[in-house]
Amino acid sequence: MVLSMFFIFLVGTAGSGKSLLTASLEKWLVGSDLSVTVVNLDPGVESPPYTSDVDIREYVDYGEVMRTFGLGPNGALVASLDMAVGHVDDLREEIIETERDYVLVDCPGQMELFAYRNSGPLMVSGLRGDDPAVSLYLLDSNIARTATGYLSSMLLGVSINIRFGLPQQSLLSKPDILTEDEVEEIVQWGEEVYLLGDALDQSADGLVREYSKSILEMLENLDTVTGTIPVSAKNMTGFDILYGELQRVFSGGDNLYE
Ligand SMILES: Nc1nc2c(ncn2[C@@H]2O[C@H](COP(=O)(O)OP(=O)(O)OP(=O)(O)O)[C@@H](O)[C@H]2O)c(=O)[nH]1
Ligand SMILES: [Mg+2]
Repeated sequence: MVLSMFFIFLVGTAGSGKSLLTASLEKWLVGSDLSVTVVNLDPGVESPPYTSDVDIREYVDYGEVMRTFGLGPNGALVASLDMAVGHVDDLREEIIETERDYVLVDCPGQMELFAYRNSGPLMVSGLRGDDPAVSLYLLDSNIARTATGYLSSMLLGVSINIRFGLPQQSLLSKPDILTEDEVEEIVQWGEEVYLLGDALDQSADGLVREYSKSILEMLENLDTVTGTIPVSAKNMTGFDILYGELQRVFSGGDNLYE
């Protein structure tokens, strides 16, 4: 009998690599002799890169919702999630029955719909129940490669953190599309805020430059902001460091907090 399961919610902007990372993290954990349940929470996905054990599509038919209510893709996602919240206890029951060590939850990409509507946070809290949980926030290398892109992604991360109220770890996804020096620079922006300030001074102008300073001060004062770990789902790199951080949060360490 498993006492508690560790829930890992993968969140991030559309196309940031949540689904592929879910698949790769499952592979890595299973390769380390840990048992994993994979949950697909995206009603609109057609063929995710993993075999899900528990799937929201068993409860709501996105295409049907679109046709029946004459909705577009975003409206149908909102309606599907709202409907699925009514089944959150069934989803949790299914997860519990698998009795595995880790639960990977692949969240929908339309964050403004998933995170900001009430159904997203309700789904997250209903699924995890009282079990330990963390969210992995994916910063897409395509966006984070510029200082302004990085800053706006971090702000989005703060806002996700406010919505879900879970300990949160930022990951730099797809680091394999950048040079090693670029990856290093982005990681340093997370460690030394003044370096990000310098980069913003060089790349931003006018208004952005003026208010970026106060945003940086805010970020620096937030305990939620932890370092960013580069993890390539494609090349399977960075998983040992990520696992170390997960261990720390699940054992109640101080790197992440709730
Ligand atoms: N180079 C590279 N590409 C990646 C990596 N992870 C994902 N991708 C690619 O990025 C694209 C989007 O990946 P997904 O895993 O579908 O991203 P997602 O966040 O689940 O997307 P949505 O659910 O649609 O928001 C795909 O073409 C992936 O192959 C990575 O580590 N490196
Ligand atoms: Mg996806």
